[in-house]
Amino acid sequence: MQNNIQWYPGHMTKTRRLIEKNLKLIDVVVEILDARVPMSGRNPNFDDIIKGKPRLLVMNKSDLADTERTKEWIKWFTDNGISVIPISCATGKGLNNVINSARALVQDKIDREKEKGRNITVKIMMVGIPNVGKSSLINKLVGKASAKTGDRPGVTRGEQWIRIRSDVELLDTPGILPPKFDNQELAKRLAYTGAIKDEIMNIELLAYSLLDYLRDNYHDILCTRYKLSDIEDLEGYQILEMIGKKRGCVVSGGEIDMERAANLVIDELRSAKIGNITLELPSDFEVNT
Ligand SMILES: Nc1nc2c(ncn2[C@@H]2O[C@H](COP(=O)(O)OP(=O)(O)OP(=O)(O)O)[C@@H](O)[C@H]2O)c(=O)[nH]1
Ligand SMILES: [Mg+2]
Repeated sequence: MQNNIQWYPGHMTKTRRLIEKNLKLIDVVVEILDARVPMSGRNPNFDDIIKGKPRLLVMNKSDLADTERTKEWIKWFTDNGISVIPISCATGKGLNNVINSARALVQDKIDREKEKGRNITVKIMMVGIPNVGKSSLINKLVGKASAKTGDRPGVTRGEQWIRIRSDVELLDTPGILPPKFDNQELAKRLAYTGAIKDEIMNIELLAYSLLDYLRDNYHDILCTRYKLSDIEDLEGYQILEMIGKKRGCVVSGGEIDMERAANLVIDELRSAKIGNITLELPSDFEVNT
């Protein structure tokens, strides 16, 4: 059994073209990412696609992430000259900063136009990988459900302009992934958070590797959630068996229903029932020379 995760449906090719077509209208790009995967959750192709437009990074779902790790990431992005703000569409945290921080990146242009007696409408394009909360953020900013949202990747399918105030318009776009994942470790992290369609993956294998990660990085949180002990030397699949047993995921004859147990663990990771977890640190990406 192996899990080679690749997901690049046709609508992503179309979206790339759509973004490129709209680019000339855009003043600022807001790239939304999931605070639990601040690096893996950035599509490396965006640099190419948005061609030097001013860009604000928004780390959404910070309510689900590990607060200490979020601080580390913000410092890392800031040290690398990247504008970033943490937000949560669920709690409302940071939402007031989004438009002002985005507008600040084109303040010169706004001022120049003002001197000529013109009040420009700042046009902001929201981009990001699937399921990070692009449409949810737009709805929060506009104050009503204007864009369709859903707890699975691939909900938004076409472009949609939404005016949020007299001088700001937002463009919602469908989430896009890189055409190919060379690094399966990164792909798995995206899969844990729900950015990749579940149907194309083996959820059991995904749960095994997630449990390996949690055993090494969030040992106490994992043990508390599932009332486990002595897991240090166990493999992910053995931990999943223990969880399956404790949670009554058994089929007739007493055998463990590993698929059910795997879905349970992945769901509880996604909803942060296991705890506030971030799946990577800046140091994971340091190149050893
Ligand atoms: N806990 C939590 N959930 C959130 C947050 N923001 C969005 N969500 C949820 O994440 C899911 C995806 O949100 P969408 O707004 O549809 O995401 P999207 O980026 O537009 O997704 P696509 O259109 O599929 O690319 C929904 O179930 C939202 O309710 C947040 O800050 N915290
Ligand atoms: Mg959407």
